[in-house]
Amino acid sequence: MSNTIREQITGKCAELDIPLVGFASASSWDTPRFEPWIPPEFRPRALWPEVKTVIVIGIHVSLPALETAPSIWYHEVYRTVNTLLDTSAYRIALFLGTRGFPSISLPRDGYGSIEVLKERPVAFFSHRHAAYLAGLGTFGINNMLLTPQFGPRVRFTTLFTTAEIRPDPVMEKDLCIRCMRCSKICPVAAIGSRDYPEGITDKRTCATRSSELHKRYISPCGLCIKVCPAGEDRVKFRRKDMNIYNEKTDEFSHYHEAWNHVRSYGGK
Ligand code: B12
Repeated sequence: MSNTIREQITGKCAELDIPLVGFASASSWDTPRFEPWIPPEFRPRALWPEVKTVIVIGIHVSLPALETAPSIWYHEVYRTVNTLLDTSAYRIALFLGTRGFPSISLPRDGYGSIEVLKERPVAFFSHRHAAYLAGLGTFGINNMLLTPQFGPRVRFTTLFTTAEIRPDPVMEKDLCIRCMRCSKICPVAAIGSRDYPEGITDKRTCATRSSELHKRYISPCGLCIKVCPAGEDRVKFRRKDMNIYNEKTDEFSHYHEAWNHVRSYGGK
């Protein structure tokens, strides 16, 4: 297994300002770690039999912009991060190709429109499972992958490469403290209800809310990732005190005024 190519990839990610990168062996999908596990047809080797290593990259969404969500500000950040992910993954695949390792990048989402997801809220590949197997984090109640650096406030995409690269270990320490803030704040009760227990969200209801916000130009919702207490970004942005999200706390009223200001422009 090549360590040199691993170092070259992490170097390339640093050059592209990508904060998170992890590596998983394509064979690791074949050993279920919990249920429901990834069905066979969604696994890397089913999609591209030549793949040896799966590379996952992650870019965070900035917490202060997310705090205005749903808003045009978060909507634009989301689009920017998506573009950066797709462009960076394509560039890393090109980089590997020129070094003798044919590689392909996957789209960071993989659906044509939110209307498609209302009918069938599933894509052909799961980046959160890939990120989990590449050692980047653990699953939370909100069905997001929580990372030590940014909690769930990070978006991922995945590359398949023919290079055999030393994998990262799966993270064992559970980062979700089950505070249920994500469940309580969800405006459509899509998280942690009786029909959809821990870690399984009501995808259709969630997608329907997203579609309504999309018509108002202020999708995605983002509330369940905003209130997650996990992530060092909370320390960096001075957001350890979760009372900040309580509208009734006078101490933080100026933040709420600022967020309401942003929310009243740019969308419907
Ligand atoms: C479809 C989709 C949506 C839909 C449906 C929501 C949902 N709950 O999944 C909508 C548009 C509503 C949505 C919303 C959001 N999404 Co979204 N979404 C996706 C997308 C495109 C596909 C997911 C998928 O179908 N994967 C394939 C299936 C096989 O795997 P899976 O979904 O991971 O599901 C497995 C398990 O979770 C479990 N399972 C899940 N639900 C259920 C339900 C039942 C009944 C059962 C039995 C099992 C089960 O079984 C599956 C197989 O193991 C991915 C991008 C991607 N391609 O991975 C992003 C993605 C998952 N979303 C992401 C994000 C951030 C969000 C939002 C926070 C919005 C935002 N951008 O601010 C919200 C959060 C919603 C939530 N709490 O779940 C990120 C997650 C990053 C992270 N840190 O984990 C992803 C990975 C996008 C990215 N490129 O980073 N999303």
